Amino acid sequence: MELWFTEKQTKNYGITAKIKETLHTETTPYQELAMIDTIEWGKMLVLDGCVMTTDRDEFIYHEMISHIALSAHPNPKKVLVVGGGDGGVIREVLKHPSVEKAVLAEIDDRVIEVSKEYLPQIAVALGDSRAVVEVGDGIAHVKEHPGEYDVIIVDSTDPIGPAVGLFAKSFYESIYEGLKEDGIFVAQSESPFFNGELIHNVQADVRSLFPITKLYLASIPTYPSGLWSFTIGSKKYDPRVIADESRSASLVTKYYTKDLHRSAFTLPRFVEDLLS
Ligand code: AG3
Repeated sequence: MELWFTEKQTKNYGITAKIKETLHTETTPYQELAMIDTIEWGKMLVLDGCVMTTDRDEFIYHEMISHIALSAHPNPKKVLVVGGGDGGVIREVLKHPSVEKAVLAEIDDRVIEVSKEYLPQIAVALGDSRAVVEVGDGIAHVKEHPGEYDVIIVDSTDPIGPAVGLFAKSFYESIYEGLKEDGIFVAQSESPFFNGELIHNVQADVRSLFPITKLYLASIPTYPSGLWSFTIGSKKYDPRVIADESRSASLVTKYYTKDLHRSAFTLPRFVEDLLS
């Protein structure tokens, strides 16, 4: 019998993948969690019916949410990742030799545990001596650590359920306070096709707080519409400019390159139009 998984990305549209095996399902205190093995994308972490990451295309998202902000910062030492319990962002952050401490603030420890079990190549760095895993509310963590971070990365789920607060202007205010005077913040900000209004609002909120606000894109096949956006707010450094060319050139990556860093900020007109 053929079994298929479908994420309904909108009310009227979805992506579907043939299942090799359902490895794990559970209801955590926060969400429905599933780990399925698919033929085309390998193992897939699914939260509340939404694809979070897959073996085959995870590198794109994890590299692009991490290396733009970290490469724009001349000396990132302390980094906070809010969400991202699978550990993929921590793995990329720790590729920067200047990073002394990378804190993961994830609310749902089941995401961490299930990822460690089934996605070891993504969760690999959670055991690194520079990684600190804190199970708890990322919003509270940011508020409790003013002026502490060089870079804050928000690796959230969609703006429904447990992640709603991670798209609120009050959270961006706390992030601004949580950063050092030259800090940079980046958040995943969904699909320009399906979430144009959200992108517009997030940009406007971040722009009202940070002197430099930009949007950049990456192609992520298993996410809604395949085109994904990231919103970046910076207190001092232009995020389009690579601070240390040799550090960025020596990163071992599969998607990110120095040229791609710069080109990711070149937007199609319909996306540029979302920003005004
Ligand atoms: N976080 C962003 C995933 C959003 C995807 N949305 C969807 N499939 N509807 C991914 C976490 C990876 N560390």
